[in-house]
Amino acid sequence: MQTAGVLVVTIDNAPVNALSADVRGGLMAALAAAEGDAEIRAVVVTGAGKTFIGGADIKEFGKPPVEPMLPAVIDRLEGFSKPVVAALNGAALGGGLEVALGCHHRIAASGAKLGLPEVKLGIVPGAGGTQRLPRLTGIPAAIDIIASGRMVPAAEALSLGIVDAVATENLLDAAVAAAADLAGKSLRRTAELAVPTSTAEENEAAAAKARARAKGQTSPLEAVRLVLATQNAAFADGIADERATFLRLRDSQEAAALRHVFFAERAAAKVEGLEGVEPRPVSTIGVVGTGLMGSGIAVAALDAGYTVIGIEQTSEAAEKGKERITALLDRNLKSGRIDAKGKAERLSRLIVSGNIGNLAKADLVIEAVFDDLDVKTLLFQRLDGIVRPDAILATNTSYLDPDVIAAATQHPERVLGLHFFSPANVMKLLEVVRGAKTLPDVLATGLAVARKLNKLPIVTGVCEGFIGNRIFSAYRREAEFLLEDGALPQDIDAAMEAYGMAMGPFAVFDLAGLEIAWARRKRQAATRDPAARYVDIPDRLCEAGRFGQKSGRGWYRYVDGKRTIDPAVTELIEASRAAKGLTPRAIDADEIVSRLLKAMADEGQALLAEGIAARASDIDLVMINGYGFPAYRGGPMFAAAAKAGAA
Ligand code: 3H9
Repeated sequence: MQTAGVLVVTIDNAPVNALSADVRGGLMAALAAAEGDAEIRAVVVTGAGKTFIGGADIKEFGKPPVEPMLPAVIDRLEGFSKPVVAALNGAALGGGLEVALGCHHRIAASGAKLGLPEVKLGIVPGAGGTQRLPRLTGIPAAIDIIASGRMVPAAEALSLGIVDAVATENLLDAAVAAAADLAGKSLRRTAELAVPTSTAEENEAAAAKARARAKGQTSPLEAVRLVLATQNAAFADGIADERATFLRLRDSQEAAALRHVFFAERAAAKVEGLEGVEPRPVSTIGVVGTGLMGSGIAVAALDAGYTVIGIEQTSEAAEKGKERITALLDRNLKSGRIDAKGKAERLSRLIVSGNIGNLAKADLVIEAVFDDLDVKTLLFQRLDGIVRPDAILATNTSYLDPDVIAAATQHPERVLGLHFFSPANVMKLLEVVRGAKTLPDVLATGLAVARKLNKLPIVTGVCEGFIGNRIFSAYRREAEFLLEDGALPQDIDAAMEAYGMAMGPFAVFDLAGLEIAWARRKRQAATRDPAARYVDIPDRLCEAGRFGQKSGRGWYRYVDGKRTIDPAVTELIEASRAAKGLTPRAIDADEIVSRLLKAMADEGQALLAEGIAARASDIDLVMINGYGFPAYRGGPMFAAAAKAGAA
């Protein structure tokens, strides 16, 4: 399209205008046409739909390269003799932002988001991002943006100098006007700009923060190195280094794992049997029980804009629940996530009381009461008679059978499980449990609400522990076998933490507390298969009053919250092995990791065979988002398959 001597080039490659070979070729062709046409004095590049450009086409990674390559396209844009203005109509990510950085002027729509999220795919920007962005923002801000991969809102992009203007009215009109205005003037080419000065301390502070956040991942460290190099290196040398690093990382195991996670997240959204099913409208959510879990759920719902009706057994308990919810909001106020107005507005949408009849107004009720079957079934029977006929009932149980809870109601078809992870207002994972009788639109509503709560919902069938806790039980079992075989808790934790787990298994057990698992083992004692291997060390630990971090002693001793190795635990383990006549042997970190991975992956295969999980990648997402499994290893199913492939 051409207006007043300005050629508007619109990238139209649904769904996200990724920079496929056709798009790159199309851009080159448009520039060639503009160059040869004396009528055209300037060019505007924009995107069709709600995205500017979502980046390089991730689906092309791993395929043979097709000319023109993106860096060449951007060089051509930047070196173009006529002004090129980027009109950022929506997300400008990765290669998309790099295209914009190569233009001579950038205008963003107020809702546009900019970012270089390559590190989230295990790579670094490969078309100039690490070299051009610092020339606009300075080094510390560029390190922050590139090494975190975060999205930068348009207003912040303006204040950082990434864009030259934010359009208040029609973006395209503003871009065309800017382009026409620049025609014939000298052009500002990002590559030619000097990097704004910052002190060595400022640079190092930003780098140190980014390195700490990387937690064992390679690509953020490389991104930091490349940005820091802009202090001294010539642009062309920096670009050559960036490109070589990009190509090396693109073919790494880390990148393959993170690409798997990217596509896994998109695949998880596609749930069998829900094609074309409309979710029910939900604007008011009831939360029964406002303890640790319930208050977190209430805050997540308030953050997402829902009206929340909290229910407790008495008005005194309701008062305490409201205090807990307010305290969580205060924490977010203190950290700057919300402001005072935001807090007040959220509280205006909250009622907590001892009057269960208030739930008559709820569209969805989530129970988060004590995890006891009698307590939950009684509650659901009551709720069934209180809520509207079309309202949905959800249980937050971790281990009980939602079908049994549903069967206590007249309408089991409107019951599902919504299994949150603690702290519920922070953790991304939400297991959405499809009961035997759950209606498709009830499940679809659970998923829609989960997404609005900014969660990653994963659908699971019914079994003890659902996907996550079942895999975690297998992990726990194998970790205990390792103890008997010769490893100590600190060896196992060190191996798994070096592998990338947020915390080793024994540190996690101590954090969660040991008594719930102990109670479960006692309950199961009568029905346990006597021939199955059973490790009694955790029982001995609990009998000795060691219940984990809360009691100051568990698998470790805790001094001022810091875990230290306790010789008493080593003695206890050795005594237990001796009592069973076991001879311990040295077990190295590689064997520890391999065995624990295999235990998780085998249990995952069982979940797939039983139809509890729909796909292996769903299991990976559960373990990454709920249990601290490192995303850059791709999840236990991916990692075990990769290890088997490499062996
Ligand atoms: C890069 O740019 C490297 C360069 O530095 C150097 C190159 C030399 N490619 O997320 P959605 C698909 S690396 C291919 O549900 P939304 C996605 O799979 C790239 N496909 O939409 C899905 O397909 P399906 C850096 C892509 O509106 C569909 O689009 N860029 C790509 O919620 C819809 O996706 C990024 O990392 C892609 N780049 O969010 C950005 N992106 O329907 C990654 C998406 O078959 N993308 N698809 O399942 C995003 O963050 C979001 O997709 C976006 C839209 C915010 C753009």
